[in-house]
Amino acid sequence: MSAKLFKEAIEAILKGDTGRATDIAKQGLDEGLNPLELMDKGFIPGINQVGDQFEAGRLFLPQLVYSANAMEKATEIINAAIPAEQATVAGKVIVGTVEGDVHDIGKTIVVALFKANGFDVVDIGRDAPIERFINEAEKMGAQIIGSSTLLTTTMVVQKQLEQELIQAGLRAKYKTIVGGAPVTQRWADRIGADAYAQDAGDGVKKVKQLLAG
Ligand code: B12
Repeated sequence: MSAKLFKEAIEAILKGDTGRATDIAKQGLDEGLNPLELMDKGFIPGINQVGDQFEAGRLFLPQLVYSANAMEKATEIINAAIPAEQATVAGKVIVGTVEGDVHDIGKTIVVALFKANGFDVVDIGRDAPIERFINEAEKMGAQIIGSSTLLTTTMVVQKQLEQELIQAGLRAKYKTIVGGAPVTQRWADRIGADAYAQDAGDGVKKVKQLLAG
């Protein structure tokens, strides 16, 4: 009865019911559902509906916070259950949400899926300054720098990251990948990023391509 569970997941996120959301996450995993499917068909549509209602003025910030909290806790449980795959291409990746932006649910899913695919990942968290992306990448010897942004106002930081890398003479050393709800392939092309990914699965595919090329 996975369709019913997906619907219940959407409802739990809409209501901001953390207890219910975590129960559904555990139940889905116990029933043998694919963690990514549970995310993509249940919880993510739930939080997207929350976003739509917030934008339409039908839901207010406190409710958004409750829903986000329920989403974070469910995501934690599901991320921990993503099965590890055999690494086909080894790679070191830095991932973070850019400065000025505290949205990290999507970024955390990306980190979990990258790790599950055998990549060595350093998660520099959210609201991360550009220097942190660069310093951590240098420190770990990363090949890829991934940045996330959910706010249109902070998209420009992804562009500044590209510029800082050029100014530091480091641009050729790294491949960059950008993501986040308002980000598009067009934006990636415009700022000179090496890749764009629309979701975590696409991110894995693109990172593999970057490492192979
Ligand atoms: C949850 C949420 C919050 C939570 C965040 C909690 C957290 N820990 O992340 C809280 C309540 C804190 C919050 C705060 C705010 N929010 Co908010 N929030 C959302 C909401 C509803 C969902 C975001 C989300 O988690 N989506 C689910 C995840 C799974 O999707 P995702 O992030 O897109 O990630 C996927 C892909 O994009 C991709 N991806 C993402 N990053 C990366 C990176 C790489 C490298 C790769 C490869 C891929 C990749 O893979 C991910 C997994 O598939 C969105 C609405 C929406 N539909 O986006 C609004 C939204 C983003 N928020 C919005 C706003 C306005 C705010 C606030 C300014 C509200 C306020 N007045 O204070 C503050 C921002 C504060 C700040 N400085 O950052 C607006 C932004 C509008 C805009 N055009 O900029 C939105 C769009 C809501 C709306 N429709 O108005 N928010």
